[in-house]
Amino acid sequence: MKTRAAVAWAPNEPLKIEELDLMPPQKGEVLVRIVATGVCHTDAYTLSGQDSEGVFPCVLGHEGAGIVEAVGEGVTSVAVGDHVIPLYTAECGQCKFCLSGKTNLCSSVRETQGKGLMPDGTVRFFKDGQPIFHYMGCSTFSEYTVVAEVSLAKIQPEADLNEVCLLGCGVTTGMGAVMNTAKVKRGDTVAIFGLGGIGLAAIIGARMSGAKRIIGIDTNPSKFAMAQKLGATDVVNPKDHDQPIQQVIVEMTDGGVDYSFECIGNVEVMRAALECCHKGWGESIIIGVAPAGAEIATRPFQLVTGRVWRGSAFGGVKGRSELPGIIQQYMNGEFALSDFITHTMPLDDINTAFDLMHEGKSIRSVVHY
Ligand code: NAD
Ligand code: AHE
Ligand code: ZN
Repeated sequence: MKTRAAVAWAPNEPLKIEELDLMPPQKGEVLVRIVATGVCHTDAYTLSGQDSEGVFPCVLGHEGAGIVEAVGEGVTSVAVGDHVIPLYTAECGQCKFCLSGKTNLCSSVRETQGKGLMPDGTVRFFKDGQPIFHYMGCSTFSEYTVVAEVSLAKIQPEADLNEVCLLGCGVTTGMGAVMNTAKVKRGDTVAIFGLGGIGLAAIIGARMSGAKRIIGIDTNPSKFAMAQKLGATDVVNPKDHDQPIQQVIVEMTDGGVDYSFECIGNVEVMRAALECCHKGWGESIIIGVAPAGAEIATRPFQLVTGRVWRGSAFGGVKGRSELPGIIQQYMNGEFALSDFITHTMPLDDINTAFDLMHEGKSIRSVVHY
């Protein structure tokens, strides 16, 4: 069949809208019609050429929601017409990781996924016979996409796909990092570095966890109003201070925060986020994705004296088993997704979404097909 898709032909080039050939879903695969997709900073990161797993040409996009159009041989967990969210963190329920009970990372399709391939090592997208790579097992910047069954969460048909697409990455990631990875408790003090889609979702998670002080930090003050609306008790612009930001936060909090979250992908900020944690118990969670080759550094004494450095992928959430519960919370009104959607656009205008992100003017742009 044919599908309209935004193709990343090469790093740092605008995406090009193309009509592609899409092969049918094979064994264990599903054809999904994407209804809406958010644009996450990770899409821009890979397009920038800084992703060590970035392969071109590819169809980016990993924050989508859609409807099952067809299923391949042996698919039992979803059927035609089901509403689904594609998952870049699969959940097979059978691998060492899934059975460990310790992580949401699943190894079932991760190796081929990182090479832009379907689990059988081939691709489903072609342009005039040329293979086009998949992305993060999702490729939601296409009207139709083929996804592994283990990479699909079946969700409630009543949920608005135009909003819950954001639970395919950003909002689940930020909320989950706070609630699952850090397990922030009532009365805690937290610092959130970077107030984009991920950081704002972390604020929601901190508010829902009962944190008493939620400090939002960003170099772009236009992000502060939304941060405060969602629950930030303090907002700080590092550019307003002569001292290093970690010192500013330590002084504001009588020795440091209980938890900090790095939602930017900047290794210097990761250091600051660790070092603003309270001696003896403060934990810093890395969420941001840093460029290939970048490394984090701090004095080991920071860890010897009780600070903890951790990371979080997709908020520690197991997508197939846990996303419906998060969607129920959203439908119950426990948190809103509309606040995140600052811009909507058709696929033809998808490059505008990247421009708005780089200009610091958007939280999330959502593309509708
Ligand atoms: P975004 O571009 O919407 O937001 C980033 C924010 O950081 C912006 O508001 C920007 O002004 C701010 N910022 C930039 N430099 C700063 C600095 N030095 N100090 C303070 N603030 C600064 O991005 P996003 O979509 O929210 O994604 C954030 C990061 O999270 C990215 O690195 C993305 O790749 C990563 N991410 C990780 C996961 C995961 O599972 N670990 C999931 C989604 C996104
Ligand atoms: N390909 C990158 C790694 C990128 C990365 O860390 N991705 C996050 C999700 S970002 C979503 O917006 C993640 O979940 N990582 C765990 C995983 O299994 O990829 C690189 O550096 O090679
Ligand atoms: Zn993302």
